[in-house]
Amino acid sequence: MHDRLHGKWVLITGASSGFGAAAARAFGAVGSRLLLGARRLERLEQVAATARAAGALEAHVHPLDVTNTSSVESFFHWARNRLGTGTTSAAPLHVLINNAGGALGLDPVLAGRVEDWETMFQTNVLGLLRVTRAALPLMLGNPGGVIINIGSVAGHEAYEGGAAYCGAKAAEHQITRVLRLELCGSGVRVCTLDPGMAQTEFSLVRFRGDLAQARKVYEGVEPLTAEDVAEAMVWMASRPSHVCIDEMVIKPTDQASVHKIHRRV
Ligand code: NDP
Ligand code: 8X3
Repeated sequence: MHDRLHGKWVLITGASSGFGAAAARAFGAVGSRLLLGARRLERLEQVAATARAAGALEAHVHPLDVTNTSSVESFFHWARNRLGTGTTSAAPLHVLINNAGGALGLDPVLAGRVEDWETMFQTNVLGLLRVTRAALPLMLGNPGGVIINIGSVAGHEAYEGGAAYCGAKAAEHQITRVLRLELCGSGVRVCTLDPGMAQTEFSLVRFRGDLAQARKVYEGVEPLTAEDVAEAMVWMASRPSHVCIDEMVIKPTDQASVHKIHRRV
């Protein structure tokens, strides 16, 4: 079944760490061709090297800030040139993984920082829209393509301190549904993959580099790994072209809900 992804172009945003980096390795292992974007170029280069070692036919990197429209435009200018060299198809991009995003802070609304709210909506919501708009011309006309948007259990459930992040991931859900309606008939599938607690750099970023606070999130729990989530992405993208996995929620066994977590401490 993974043959379906062999030689296919896969574009991953936020590929410098966590889910995006693991996805680069996982799609690499099934022989895909990769276009990887994020702000930290050195980290992207390292990820591309590990993806090539895993089996990627090609892995290319370029700086990308999804909060900035010109950065997205210049990334796609670069991507179009890269795609042009590896394929004869007019719509060469097979898989788009809208993964770049994250949370900032865990403050209640009363103490919330507007800059944090803006960043969360810029990355998780507007960034996804910018990237998708730029990617669609490279996907339409080639039935069988897949867009996987990375949502979260935070888009399904609310928790204190999560107003902007829960709101942004709920918006991701609705955008996914809208896109699926708009693209119905094009053959392009639109999916959302919504993980629960996973140990990546997510909490380190949320708590502004406070390692102790980030570690506390996973104390006594066996969280998901980035590889668990990447495996789900490859599975979703490798279904036959008439099958669309609309939505998938993936959580650690220890997490029954955002408020019900089994801790061995
Ligand atoms: P990481 O912090 O490890 O990875 C986040 C990635 O997003 C990095 O590669 C980062 O790259 C990139 N990114 C952040 N801001 C931008 C930007 N402005 N432009 C381009 N890239 C950006 O966290 P995860 O891997 O866990 O997060 C990936 C996605 O999964 C996010 O959307 C997150 O909300 C979601 N998620 C995470 C869960 C978890 O528990 N870990 C659970 C559910 C969903 P760089 O800094 O180099 O730009
Ligand atoms: C990340 C999972 O529960 O911290 O999206 O919001 S959670």
